[in-house]
Amino acid sequence: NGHGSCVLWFTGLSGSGKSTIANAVSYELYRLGINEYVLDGDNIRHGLNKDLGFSEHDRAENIRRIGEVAKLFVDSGKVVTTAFISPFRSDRDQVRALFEEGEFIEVYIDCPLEECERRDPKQLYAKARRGEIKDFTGIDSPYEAPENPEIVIHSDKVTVEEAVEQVLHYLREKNVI
Ligand code: GGZ
Repeated sequence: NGHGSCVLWFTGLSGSGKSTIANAVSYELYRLGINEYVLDGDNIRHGLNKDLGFSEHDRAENIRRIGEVAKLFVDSGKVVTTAFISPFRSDRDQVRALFEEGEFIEVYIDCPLEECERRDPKQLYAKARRGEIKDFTGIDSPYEAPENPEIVIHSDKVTVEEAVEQVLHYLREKNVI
């Protein structure tokens, strides 16, 4: 497998398109024969981190554990894609610090809150507005946008295919793939 290993760390609001784009990137990498894996809520929050909720403390611990798992995958030679809100800059920066220069690629899925709330596929924003879910990111819990992400995807303006191409272009440019 003649490719580098790295983590593509997706961050963004609920409904911004993180999981959709992360899974589309992962599928394209797989098609190219790249040794890849996706970490997302389905395999992490329902398993390893099922003891954690959405307080600031629990989110920090969620991200810390995911960072350590991502590091194990990178050490094993994979291109690992993660799709978590990861709303706090300090949590993301602590994960970045686990990696060598160039191994941690922060992918900011930049989508206005109004658009995420308009999409609201799981009606979670509606519930949060009614006070039925508390500490919901963007409503009554903060989202701290990355200051220097390696990649910014304006998911309200580009297609999933264009977003995938943007990530693959970056990986080719950096000779990861
Ligand atoms: C944010 C929440 C919350 C609260 C449940 N705040 O759109 P989804 O449903 O599928 O993705 C969201 C997911 C966020 O989990 P993460 O592990 O990515 O969060 S973090 O990185 O902040 O730890 C949403 C659902 O869980 N969800 N309650 N209060 N999102």
